[in-house]
Amino acid sequence: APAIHRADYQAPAWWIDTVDLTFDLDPAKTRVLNKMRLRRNPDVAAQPLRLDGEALNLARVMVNGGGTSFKMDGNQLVLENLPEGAEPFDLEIFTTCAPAKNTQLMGLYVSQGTFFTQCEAEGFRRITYFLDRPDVMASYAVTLRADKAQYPVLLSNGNLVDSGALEDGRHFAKWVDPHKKPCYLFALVAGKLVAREQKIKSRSGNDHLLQVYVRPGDLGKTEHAMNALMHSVTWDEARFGLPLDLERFMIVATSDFNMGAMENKGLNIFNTKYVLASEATATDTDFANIESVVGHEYFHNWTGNRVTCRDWFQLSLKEGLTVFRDQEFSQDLAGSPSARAVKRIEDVRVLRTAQFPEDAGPMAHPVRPDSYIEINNFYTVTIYEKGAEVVRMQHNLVSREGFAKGMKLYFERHDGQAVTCDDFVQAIADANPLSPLAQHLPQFKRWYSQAGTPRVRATGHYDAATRSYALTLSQSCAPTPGQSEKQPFVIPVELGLIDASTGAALPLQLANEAGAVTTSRVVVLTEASQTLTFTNLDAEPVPSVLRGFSAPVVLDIEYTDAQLLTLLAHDADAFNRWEAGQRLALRTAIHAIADSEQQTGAHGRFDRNILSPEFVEAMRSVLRNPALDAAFKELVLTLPSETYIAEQLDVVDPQRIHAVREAMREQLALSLQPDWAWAWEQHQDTGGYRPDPVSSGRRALSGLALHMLCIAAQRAGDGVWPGKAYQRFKVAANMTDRFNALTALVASGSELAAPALARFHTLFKDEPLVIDKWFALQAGAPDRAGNVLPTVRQLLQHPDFSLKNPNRARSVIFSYCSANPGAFHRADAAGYVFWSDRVIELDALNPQVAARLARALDRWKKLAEPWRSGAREAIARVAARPDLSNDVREVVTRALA
Ligand code: BAL
Ligand code: ZN
Repeated sequence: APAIHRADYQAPAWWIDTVDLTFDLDPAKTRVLNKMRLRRNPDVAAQPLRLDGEALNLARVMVNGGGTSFKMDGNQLVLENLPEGAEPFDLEIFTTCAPAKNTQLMGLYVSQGTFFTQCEAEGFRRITYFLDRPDVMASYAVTLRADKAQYPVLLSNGNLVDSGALEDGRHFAKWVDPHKKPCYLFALVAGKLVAREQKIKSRSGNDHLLQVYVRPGDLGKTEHAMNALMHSVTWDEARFGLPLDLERFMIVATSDFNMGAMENKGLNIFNTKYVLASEATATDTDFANIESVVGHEYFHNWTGNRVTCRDWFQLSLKEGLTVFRDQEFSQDLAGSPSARAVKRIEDVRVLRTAQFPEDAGPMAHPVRPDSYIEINNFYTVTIYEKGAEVVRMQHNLVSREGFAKGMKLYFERHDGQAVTCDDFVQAIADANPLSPLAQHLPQFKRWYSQAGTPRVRATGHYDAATRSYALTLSQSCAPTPGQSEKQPFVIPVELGLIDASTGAALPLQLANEAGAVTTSRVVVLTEASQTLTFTNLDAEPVPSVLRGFSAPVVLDIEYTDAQLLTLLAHDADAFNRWEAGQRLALRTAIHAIADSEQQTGAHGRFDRNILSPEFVEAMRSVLRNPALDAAFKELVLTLPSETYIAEQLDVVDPQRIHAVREAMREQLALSLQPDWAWAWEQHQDTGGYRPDPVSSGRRALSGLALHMLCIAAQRAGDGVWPGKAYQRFKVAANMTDRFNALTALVASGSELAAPALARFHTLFKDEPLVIDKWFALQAGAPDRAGNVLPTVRQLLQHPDFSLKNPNRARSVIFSYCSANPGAFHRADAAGYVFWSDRVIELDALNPQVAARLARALDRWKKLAEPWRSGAREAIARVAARPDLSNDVREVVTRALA
């Protein structure tokens, strides 16, 4: 397939004003009657009408009630003899499709006997012929007809205006959406569902009905999602003045879904993973994810639906902004400064372990890409997470209040329109004309056009004679595919200075600057290099740079160990405090990886301790520090991931990275045994389960402690802690504690792991989301003597496994290929062969999911031999298939380029 270029954008030659759809729903053959009212776009030169379609059977085309000539051009239906002039006319298209055969889960499909749709990005063309592009916005009326016994609930966007019985046991429902929308926001659902309902009154006094639809039997797991939805409605109105614009807002859950959820107007469709939760079946992480995904989809109602994207190159216009909004929502709900910082650290961790590698690999692309072959491949961490960071920088450059003003102006200007990323930044800047954003606007926009992660180098020099400290910040950005030269970015760098001996925050007094002196400030780096000179300093300070991760960059700064220990102990900025610990661990890991004297002995273990006594002591102080929250401690005491360590290296030996990290973990486990035992005892749940940040932080820390105690016990051949873990596993009152205990047994290699896994399966065999965890835990387990791949192969044969269900496929295959580097990167390349087989197999069923899996080897060029050659061969093996989807073809072609 040819690439599509942003520069080629042209406004549509036709507008579709209204769409009247009638569905006769049948899994084998659904009939779709599509009556549209169209008119020519007077601003565009006359041309034939070309409608997109895919996997449709065309039965009839009529114009103004009469027959018309048409032809097919590839997948497009082309009409050349349409009425001249500006007058609207009626076009009627009758097609059929086969939802039961739809394994791609795009368009109309069947999941467990219920009909669902997924139209973003280009799924509507699998339902009917249409101008399947986001800048064509129409008013929809939808009539659904189906067997009443099989499909008692019939839903579509907007308001229910009519319903009733038909002949032969069938019934109908008619829905009218009061808002115009692009077709990617169309949805229908039909099946046996039940709903939790909640009536609410908004600030403005309007009544709304909120509904969460699930399969009968799952109703008891919808309370948390409903609460999250109510919080979302309140929050968007309070923080941004954006009210719910619908009488009825529905969420429907399905277990077969490619993505997390979808923001269809008034009828959000969700993966069950992000709706269903009870304390017995969902972990704290699940509860937190549900809150943020429910928020995310709800916030799209304004950022995405009321104002949508002109074309798919602008995807981050809605996704980056909406991720920023859901991150802020979660932080605001979390409440305390410490809980906010924890959420920020978690978000940055995702950015750095997933987006930074993407930005440095073959799929690197700007937040607003210039071209793509398959748009489904561009629902990426760059569009979402880096896009959110780009919005966050705007927010910070204009202040929280200034950003709210900017949002207001954005909606005043663009409500009801399909616009671009430029339009968004322009509105934020125009509402804040004196801000650094407005001052540097054209340069700031490079964040949208240039791919790659900038590096900022910080070097300090203290001059005792003048009692001044000069901090030089310089920026650079490595070439990415198609972009060899990069221009300087606008980089907000928040910084502070700390007294090296007392850890106290020092005043930031710039030379020749009058006015109030603070202990934290934002410097806007716009040049390739800038120097700031701070005065009135009695001794060389420790710089705390990029506080709160104020820009999505890599910070190169040469700290001494002593400086990092000072930051870890004293930095007022929680992010940099955590970061100091990560830097210490990272430098130790990198040193051990490079040091050929650090050899692994028998069993692949290191003979000597890797971590310095000072580091271990610092970790002990954090763990025991009564002033710190448990959630924060858990983050500090978790070592950087293997993926993150690998990103810091030019040549990657995945086995050595794995061995070094395991050795560091074991050392932490053994050296802090009494402290872990203390942490475990001190952080037991008291009272009932609540998924709030404080109690989930306590569970996270006690879970880590138990894990460490089991690792230490395993090393010492002591059965006490594994016994306690097994006991906890059996009696745990919630899934978080139960699963943490199970993980501790499995990950430490305890003999009790097998009976615990068997028991877990028996207990939860009727809970698909829990069985996903059961699969994922085994596929993600640490490798002992190459045992994980055979286990994974066995899991594929398990009666509960199905490749067609994306959650299940992800739980086994992705957990192994994308989240278990130590087990996946085998010297015999068997992991890669397994990967290529699964990519090919999945591609025949579901190209979108297959293309995600295909990306597991994105970073193959960094691998040392023999992994590098093995990986290249496996990718080439996939690429050699003549029948690949565009999705997988694009990924493997870019990987090999
Ligand atoms: N728009 C696709 C799913 C999401 O980002 O909400
Ligand atoms: Zn989204």
